[in-house]
Amino acid sequence: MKPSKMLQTALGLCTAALIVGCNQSSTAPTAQAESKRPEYVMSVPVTAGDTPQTLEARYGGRVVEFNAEAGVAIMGTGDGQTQALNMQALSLSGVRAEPNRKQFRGGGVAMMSGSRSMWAGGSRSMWAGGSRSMWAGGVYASVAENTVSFQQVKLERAHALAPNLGAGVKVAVIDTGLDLGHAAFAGSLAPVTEWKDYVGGDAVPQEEGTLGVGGYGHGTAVASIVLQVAPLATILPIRVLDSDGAGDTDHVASAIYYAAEQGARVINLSLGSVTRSDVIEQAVKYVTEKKNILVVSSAGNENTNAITYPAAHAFDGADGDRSLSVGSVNARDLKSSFSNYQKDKLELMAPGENIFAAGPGGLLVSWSGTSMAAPIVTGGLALALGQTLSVGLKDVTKKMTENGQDLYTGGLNSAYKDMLGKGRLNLERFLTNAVKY
Ligand SMILES: [Ca+2]
Repeated sequence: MKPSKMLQTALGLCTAALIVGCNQSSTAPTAQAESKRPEYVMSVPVTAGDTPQTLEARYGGRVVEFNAEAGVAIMGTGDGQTQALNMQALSLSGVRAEPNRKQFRGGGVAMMSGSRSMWAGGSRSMWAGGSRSMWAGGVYASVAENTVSFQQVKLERAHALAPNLGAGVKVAVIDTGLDLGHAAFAGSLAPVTEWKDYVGGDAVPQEEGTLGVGGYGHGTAVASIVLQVAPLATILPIRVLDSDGAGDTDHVASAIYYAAEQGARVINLSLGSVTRSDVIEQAVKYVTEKKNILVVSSAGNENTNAITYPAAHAFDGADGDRSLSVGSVNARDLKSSFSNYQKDKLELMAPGENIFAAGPGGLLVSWSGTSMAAPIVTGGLALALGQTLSVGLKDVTKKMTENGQDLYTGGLNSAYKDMLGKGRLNLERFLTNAVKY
C-alpha cells in the first residue's frame, strides 16, 4: 500500500469512528468504568528495542497487551486519559484504529425453567477417574442428560479411540470466566498463575453476575462442555466478556495472544461480532500460523444467512486451515432455529440444543446456542491432540469437516442446502482418520 493510501485509510477510519463515538456519547451517557475503556483499538508492530513506553510515545494511546514474540502490541485510545493518536506514525506503519467497545457477545441461552437441577458431578473422579470411561450401559454417566447429544457425535466411540481423553492438551476458554470453584473443574484447570481476567483487570477469571441474567454462567457451561468431551484436557480460563455477555475487541484480541503465550493448543471462542476486525484477524492469524494453535468459533444465534466474526474468517487462507466455524443442530440433525448459516463460510455443525453443563454455584444447567456446539468441537480436537496424529496439524480441521455426517440426504435441511458446512461432527470418523493407530 502506498503511504498516501495508508494515510487515507487510517484517517478515514478514525474519522468514521469518531463520529460514531460522538453519537454514542451524546445519546447514551456511559458509566464511569466504561469511559475508562478504550473507544478504539489497534494492533501495532513491535520491533527490537520497543517497550510499551516507546510505543505510547510513538503512536499515542495506551498499550493493552505487549507481545514481543508475536511482534505485536494491542493499543487502545479514546479513553479520555491518553494522548491523541499520532496519525502520521500510524499511517507510516499501516496501522488502522477500529471501534473497540462491546463488539463481541457470547451466544447462548440458559434454560432456567424445568431443566435446572443441582450439579451432581461431585468430584473429578466422576469425570476422569479410574476406568477412563464416562459411559456406563450406553449412558453418558457423568451427565446422563447429554447421552443423546453425545451419542449423536459418537462420543462413546471417540473415548475408546482417544484413550488419553485429551490429557496434556491445554484448551483456552476465552469467555465470561468460570465458576472456578465448581466441582466440574476440580483438577482440570491450568495453574492459577496462568489465569487472566481482562474485564476485572486481575488474575481471577471468576464469573460474576446473576444466573439467568445476561451471560452469567456462559463460560462455566462452555468449559464444562469441553471437559465432558475431553475429560482429561486442561482448561485455561480467560475472562473477556462481562456479566452482560459482552466484550471489547482489545480484550478478545489480547486474550488470543495471551492464550498462545501460555501454551494453549486449542482456543474456544464461543463469541462473535457482526463487525469484522483486523485486530482480531491478526491475532488469529498469528496463533494459528505461527503457534500451530487450533481456533474454534461459534457461528452466532441470529438465524441469519451471515455467520459472525471471527467464525466468518475461519474458512480460507493458511489460518483458515487451523480455524473452524461451528453452527448448531438439534438431536435430529435439523439446523437449530437460532443458528446462523452461510454457504462456504460455515464449516461444521454440532449439537447445540439443551446441552447440560456446569452452572455457577454447583448447578447443572441446560444451555442452547452455537456457543454450546463450538466446545463440543473443541473437545473433539483436544481428544485428537491428546493422541499421536496421523495427519499434519494443518489438516486436522479438514479431517474433521470431511468426516462430518451429511446433513442434506433425503431432503433434510432442504432450506439450507450447502449453507451448513460439510456436515455434522462425527468424532468416530474424525478420529479414525486423524489419529495414528
Ligand atoms: Ca477453516
